[in-house]
Amino acid sequence: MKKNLMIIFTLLLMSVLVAACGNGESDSVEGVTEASADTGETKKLRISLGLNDKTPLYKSSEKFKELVEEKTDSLNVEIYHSGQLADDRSAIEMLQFGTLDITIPSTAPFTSFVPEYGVFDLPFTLKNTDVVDKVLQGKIGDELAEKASEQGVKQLAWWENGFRQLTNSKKSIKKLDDLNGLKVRTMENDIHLGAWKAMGANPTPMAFTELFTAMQQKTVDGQENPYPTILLEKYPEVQKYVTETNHIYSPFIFLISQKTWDGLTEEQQEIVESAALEAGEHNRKLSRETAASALEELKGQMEYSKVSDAELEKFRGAVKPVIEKYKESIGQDFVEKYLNEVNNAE
Ligand code: KDG
Repeated sequence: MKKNLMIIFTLLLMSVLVAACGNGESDSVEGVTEASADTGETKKLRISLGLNDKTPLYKSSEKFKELVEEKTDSLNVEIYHSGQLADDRSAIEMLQFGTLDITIPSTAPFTSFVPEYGVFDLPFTLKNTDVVDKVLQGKIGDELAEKASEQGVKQLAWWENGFRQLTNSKKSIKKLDDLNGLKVRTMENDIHLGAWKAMGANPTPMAFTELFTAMQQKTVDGQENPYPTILLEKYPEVQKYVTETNHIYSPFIFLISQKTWDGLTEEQQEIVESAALEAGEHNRKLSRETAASALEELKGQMEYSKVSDAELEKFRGAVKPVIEKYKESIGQDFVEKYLNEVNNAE
C-alpha cells in the first residue's frame, strides 16, 4: 500500500514537473479548449518517443507534425525522442493522467494495460508484412483499438517497429542450444520473458531507455529489436553478433491521451486522426526500406548469421508451451479469433 502511494505520488510529482516545464503557453487538457477555441492561441501537442531522431519512428513523427501544422495553425507538435520525457510505460501512464499528449510505443509494454495486445507477443505467429497488413487493417485491429479506449487512451493508428532479430556480444547463434544461458534483455512483457526462458536463454525485462548502457556494461549479453533500431541506435558499438530470427513482429501503436482528445475541437480531431493514419503509411514504407538497407550495413559491421528453417522449427517447438500458457491471460477466444485472422491472411 505504502509503495503504491509512493509510486502514485512520484508519478503525480513527475507530471506536475513536466506540466511546469511547459512554456507558459496553454498546454495539456484545459489549455486546448480555452486557448485554441476561444483565444486562438496555438495548442501544443507533445509526443514522447523511445527511439532516437535517426529512426523511421522519429522521421514519421516529423511527417505527422508537418501534416498537422500545414492544415491548422491552432496546433503545434513537439517531438521528444530517446525517452527524454519518459520510457514507454511511464509515457502511457502520463497519457492516462493527461500530462502528456501522444506516445508511440511497441505493443509489448502496453499489454499490462490491455492484455489482448499480447497476441503480437506470441512468437513466430506473423510470417511476413503482407499478413501483418491484412491482420492489422482488419477487424482484429479495430477491436484492439476499441479496448485501448477503456484505458483512457485512444489508438489512432498502427505504425511499424518491425520483425525482431537477436544480437549479442558473446557468440554466433545458429542453433537453439547456442542460446543456453545467454543473458538477453527483453521488453517489459511476461510472454517475451517466458519465450526466451523456454528457448534456454536467461532473459531480463528492461525499459528501452536503459538498454544501451546495460549492453555497454555487459549487464546483459544481448537483446532483440528490428534491424533499423540495431543500426540507428548504434548497437554494433556494443554487440558483435546479429542473428536473423524474425521471432516476433512488433507493431507500434499511435496513442493519444483521451483527455487531450476530448479537449480538441472536432476539426482538430479530424486533422490529428488523418495525419496519424497518413504518417502511419509513411512509417510502414520507411521502416521496411530501412530494415532492408540496415541489414546490408550491419553485415559489414557485425558477424551475421541466419537460423535455418529446420532449426527454427526447434525454436517454435520450444515456445509452444508458452503460447498455450498465455492464451488464458490474453483471452482464449480473442487468441483463437486472432490466429484465424492470421491463417486467413496467409
Ligand atoms: O518508442 C518505442 C521504443 O521505446 C520501444 O518500443 C522499442 O521495441 C522497442 C524495445 O525493444 O523496447
